[in-house]
Amino acid sequence: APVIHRLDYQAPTYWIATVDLTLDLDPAKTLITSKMAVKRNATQAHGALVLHGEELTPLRVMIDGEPVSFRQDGNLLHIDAPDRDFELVIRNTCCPEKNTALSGLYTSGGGFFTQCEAEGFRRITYFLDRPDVMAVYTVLLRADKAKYPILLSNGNLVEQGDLDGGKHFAKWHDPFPKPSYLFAVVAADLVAREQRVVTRSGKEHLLQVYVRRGDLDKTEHAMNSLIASMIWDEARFKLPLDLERFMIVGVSDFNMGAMENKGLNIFNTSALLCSPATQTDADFQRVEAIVAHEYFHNWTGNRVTCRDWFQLSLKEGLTVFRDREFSMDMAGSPSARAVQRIQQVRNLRTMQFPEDAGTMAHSVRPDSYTEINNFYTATVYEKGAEVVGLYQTLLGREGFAQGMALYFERHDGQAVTCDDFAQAMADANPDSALASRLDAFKRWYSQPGTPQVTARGHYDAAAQTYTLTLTQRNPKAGEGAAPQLIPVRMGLVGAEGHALPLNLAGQASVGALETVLLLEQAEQSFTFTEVSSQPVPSLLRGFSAPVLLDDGLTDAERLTLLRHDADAFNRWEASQRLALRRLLDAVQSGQALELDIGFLDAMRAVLRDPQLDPAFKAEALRLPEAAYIAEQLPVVDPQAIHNAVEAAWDQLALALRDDWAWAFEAHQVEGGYRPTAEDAGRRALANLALALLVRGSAMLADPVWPGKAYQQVKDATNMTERFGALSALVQAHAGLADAALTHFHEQFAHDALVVDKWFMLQARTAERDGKVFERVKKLLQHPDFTLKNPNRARSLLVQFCNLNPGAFHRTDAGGYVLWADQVAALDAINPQVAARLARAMDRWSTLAEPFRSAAQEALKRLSERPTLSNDVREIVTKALE
Ligand code: HT7
Ligand code: ZN
Repeated sequence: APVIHRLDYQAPTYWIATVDLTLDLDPAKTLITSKMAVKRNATQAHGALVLHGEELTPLRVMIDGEPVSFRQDGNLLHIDAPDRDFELVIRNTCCPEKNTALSGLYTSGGGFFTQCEAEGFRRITYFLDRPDVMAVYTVLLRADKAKYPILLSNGNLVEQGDLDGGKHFAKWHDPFPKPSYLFAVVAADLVAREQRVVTRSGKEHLLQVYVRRGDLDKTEHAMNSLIASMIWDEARFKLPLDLERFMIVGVSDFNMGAMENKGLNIFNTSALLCSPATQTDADFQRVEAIVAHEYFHNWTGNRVTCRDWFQLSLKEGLTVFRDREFSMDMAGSPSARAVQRIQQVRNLRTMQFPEDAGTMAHSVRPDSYTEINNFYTATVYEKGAEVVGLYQTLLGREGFAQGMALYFERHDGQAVTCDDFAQAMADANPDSALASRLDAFKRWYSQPGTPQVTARGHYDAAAQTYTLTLTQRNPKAGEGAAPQLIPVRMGLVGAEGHALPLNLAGQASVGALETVLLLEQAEQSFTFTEVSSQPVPSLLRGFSAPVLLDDGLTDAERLTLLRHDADAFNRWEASQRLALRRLLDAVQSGQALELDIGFLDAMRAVLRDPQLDPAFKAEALRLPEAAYIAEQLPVVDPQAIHNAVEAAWDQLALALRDDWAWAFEAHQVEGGYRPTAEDAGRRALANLALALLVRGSAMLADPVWPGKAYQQVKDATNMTERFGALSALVQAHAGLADAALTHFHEQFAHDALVVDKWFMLQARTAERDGKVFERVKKLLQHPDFTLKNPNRARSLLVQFCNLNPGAFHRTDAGGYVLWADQVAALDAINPQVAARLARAMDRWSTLAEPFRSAAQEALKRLSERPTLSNDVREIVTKALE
C-alpha cells in the first residue's frame, strides 16, 4: 500500500455539491443508488474523475442520464468525465452481513449500522471519500418494516411511509454540507428515550437516545450528560445546537468509543449505557465524557472540519480539550478538578509517552501514513489536547475563547488545517506571547517526541536570589531540532511550607505567588529576587506542558511539596516521584525493593490527612504504572519492573494495614448510589483499601478480609463496590477468587458489557507464577469469547498483551506467540482492532534480553505472513524499521 504524504495534498479536480442516496437495505445485498451534483474545480487541471470504492460491486454509471464506461483499478473507479459540471448517477451493491471489519455499512444484533470515519463511506458507494469534499445529503432508506422499524439518517426526517411487501421507507435531509465521513444510517429494532429541550436562544430541540429494547433504563445518564454538554457549550463558548433533532444510537459491535455523525451520533454501547448495578463510577465518568466529546464535535469537527486526515488533531485534540474542560467543570471542587487532571496525566504518561518514544512515534500533525485508521492515536488525541491546553495557558481563558470565536467566524462551513487554528488564536490575541512566537509554538504540531526538561536551582543566601536554570532537549525530534515553546507554571515554596512571593528580575509583575515561565531556548535562567530563604521550586504546576521533567529535587524537598504545595497536582506529583525513585532504584540495582519508613510514613500521612479529599488520596497512594516506569529506563526488563511494583504493593499493604482498615470503614458510602465526584472518591479509596487489605491477608493467611470481599461481591448494591471487591480478590490471587469469579459470571452472564469486565479483570491481573497467562489461554476457548466483537476481543487480548506487561513478557516467549497468533486471526476479521493489538510490540527494541530477541522474532514471523491487512502491515513494518 502506498505511503501518503501531507505535503502532497492537492484540492480535488471535482467537488460534489449534493448527494441523493437511496439504500435498499438487505443484509446479503444492499442496493445503493447515488445521484450526485458534480462541480468542476477550475483551480485544478482537467482529468478523469477518480472515485474511491472498496468491497463494492458496481452496476452502472451514468453522466447526465447517459450510461458511461468506467474502469476499476483496485479500490479506484476511473470515469472519463467532462470538463464541466454534471449529474453523476452510480448504482452498486455491498454486503453488510459479511462486513466484519465494521467499517462502512454492517450488521450488528439484527440491525444495520454505519461507520464512515475515516474511509468507510467508500465501502457503501463510490465517492470522493476525502474530508474536504463537502456535500448536502438527502437519504432515502427502504427496508423490511418488521425487522427494521426504525430508519435513521443525518438531519431532519422529511417523509416516511409504508411500501408493498412489508417494507417501509424514510427520507432524511441534512441541510449542512458535510464530508462523507460524517454520513450515517441506522436501520434496526430500537427504542428511544426522548427529551425536548429549549436552548438559550429559545429554539426547541428533540433529543433521542436509541438502544435495544431492555436497555432503555440505562440511558438516563447519557441523556443527562447530553443536556449538560449542550448547556456548557453555549455558556462557555457560545456554541448552540444547530439541529432540530439530535440522535444518539447504541450498537454492540463498534471499533471505537463513539462517532460524531452529524445529528446521528453512533455509540459503542460500552460508551453509552449506564446503570449503577452494571457500570462502575469510572464507566459513568467515561460515558459523560464521551457523550460530551461527540456532542462538542458538532462544532469542532463538523461545522469546521479537517482539510485532510493529517489535520486530524485539529478536531480531535481540540475536542478532547473541550471534553476535559467540561468534565472538570462538572466535577466541581478544585480538588475534584485536580483529580481529573491527575487522571489525564496518568493516562498521557502510560499511553502517549511510550507511543512518542516508540516505533509508531509521530507528530501531533503527522507527515505521512499508510493506513489512516492507525493514526487515531494517543498522540493525536491526548497530546493534541495538551497542545490546545497550551494556547489557553498562554492566552488565558478569555483570550482562548476569543481565538475560538475568530476561528468559527473565519472558517464555519470549511475544511481547514491546524495552521488555520493557530493563526486564528494568534490573530485574536495580537499582543500575546503566542502571537510573537507563533512559528516556535507550531513546533508542537511538527516535532514528535516528548521534550525532556531539566531544572536546577541555585540559592544565593547573601544576595537573597534564587536562580532557576531550565534546559530542554528532544532527541526524538531529530538532530538539530529547534527548541519548543514550553510554558512552565510554577511557584516557590518556603521551608515552612508557605508560598513565597515571586519577584522575577527584569519583569514588572511583583509579588505574585504563581507565574508561568516561558522556556523557549535550549537553556534559560530565571532569577528571582528578595527570596528570604532557600525555596523548594514547584514546577510544571497542573502539568502545564507535556514534557518529561527532571527536577533534581531531594526526597526532603519532595516531602515538602507533598505536604505543602498550593498546587494539588504537584502534591500528587511529589507522591509519584517519591515512589518512582524507589521503584527505579530497585529495578536498576537488581536488588529487592525495601520501602523505607520515611516513605511509608509519608503515605500514611496522606491517607490519614483530614484536609485531603478521598479521591485525591486514592490517586496519591497509587503507584506509577509499569509503562511509565519503563519510559525512564534505557533498557527495560519487564519482569524486574513487575517484581518491584508487586513488592511495593505488598509492603504498602502490610505496613499500613491498620490504616487501610480504617480507610475502608471510614469511606463507606451510605444511601442510594449517586455518581457524584464526592461519592465516587469515597468508593475509590474504599476499593483501594480493600484491595490492599485482601492482599495483606493473602500474605498473612488471614481469612477475614477475603471473606468480607467475597461477601461484598455477592451483596454489593452497585457495580463499583461489587467489581472493586472482585478485583481485590483476583488481584491478590486469593483463595476465594475463583469462586467469586464464578458467582459474578453466573449473575451477569446475560449482560455483555459486564462479561467484558469479567474477561478484562482476569487478563490484566498482575502475574503470579504464570497463572494469569494460563488463564488467558483458557479464556480464549471460553464459550463467551469471540474475536468478532471488538469489545470482547479488546477485553481479553488488548488488556493482556498491551496493558499487562508483567504477564505478557515471558522468558519463554509464550506471550509473544499468543500475540502473533491472535493478531493474525483477528486481522482476518477486523483489521482496525487487530492493528491496535499489534501495537503491543511498539517498545520491543528497548527490551532487555531474552525478551528483545524473542519479540523481534515474533514480529518477523508475523510480518512474513502473506495475507496481512494494510493496517497491521504498517504497524509491524514500522516496528521492524
Ligand atoms: N471521530 C471518531 C473516530 C472514530 C473512528 C475512527 C476510525 C475507525 C472507527 C472510528 N469510530 C470513531 C471518534 C471520536 O474521536 O469522537
Ligand atoms: Zn473525537
